[in-house]
Amino acid sequence: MTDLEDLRQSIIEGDMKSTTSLVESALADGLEPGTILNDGMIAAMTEVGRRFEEGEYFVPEMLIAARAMQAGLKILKPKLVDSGTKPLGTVAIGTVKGDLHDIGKSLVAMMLEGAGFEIMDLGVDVPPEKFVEAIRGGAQVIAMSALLTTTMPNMRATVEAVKQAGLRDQSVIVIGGAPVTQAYANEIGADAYAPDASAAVRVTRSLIS
Ligand code: B1M
Repeated sequence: MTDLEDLRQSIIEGDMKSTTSLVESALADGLEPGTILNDGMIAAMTEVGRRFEEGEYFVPEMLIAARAMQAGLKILKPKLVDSGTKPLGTVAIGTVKGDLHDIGKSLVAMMLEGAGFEIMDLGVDVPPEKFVEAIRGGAQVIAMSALLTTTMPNMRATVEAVKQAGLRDQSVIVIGGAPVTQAYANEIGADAYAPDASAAVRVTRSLIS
């Protein structure tokens, strides 16, 4: 039986090879993908963040941990994403301008895809005008992620740009990321805040219907 503690350690140490094989064996052992994700992988990234905050880890260690996490997510993705469903709508998702964190954003994209949304992944460091273009290109939902307190203001700038373009009534705006709160969503005029990927699916579904 795969030990999730081994999986957590492999991500914390940035060991891509072990992470890949431990995710594979956890799935083969019949562990739920959600359990592998939350209790193994996300828990490991939380520990990486703690070590960084306490000066035990620096950017290179965070980066190699993130690479191991992404390698594991690749294996998990087909289990989280149930393809073949009729699209519920199109979501343009991205991490806001100035911000390069993409793990949470990609996870939210995967879960939305799994729930039946079509995804336009705009990537990271996405300027407001790209989100505006995405609405013009057919997206009904704008989903923004920010992991830094310094980049959160670019969520407000994006909401403003959508208003300026006269597209606010045609789009639903959902925001999330570790420093983001419901109060901030209210303050900047977003339609919803989601604390995690499953909440993102829940709120997007209810707003679109
Ligand atoms: Co960065 N980093 N980082 N980092 N990094 C944090 C965010 C930090 C909290 C670490 C810390 O101090 N404890 C801190 C931010 C402090 C702050 O602003 N308050 C920080 C810092 C300071 C920095 C740099 C400035 C460091 C430096 O250079 N001195 C720098 C900034 C670079 C930039 O973006 N311009 C930096 C760089 C990096 C790396 C590149 C090394 C790497 C990212 C690699 C990558 O993403 N490809 C990295 C990492 C890995 C982290 C931590 C350790 C982990 C982030 C992560 O992937 N978590 C992070 C500490 C932490 O979060 N504990 C940290 C796992 C992921 C699944 O969770 O992204 O929160 P998360 O997503 C969740 C929810 O938030 C939510 O759902 C997800 C799933 O549940 N969610 C949404 C996210 N987006 C959503 C959107 C939604 C809805 C929900 O709707 C649309």
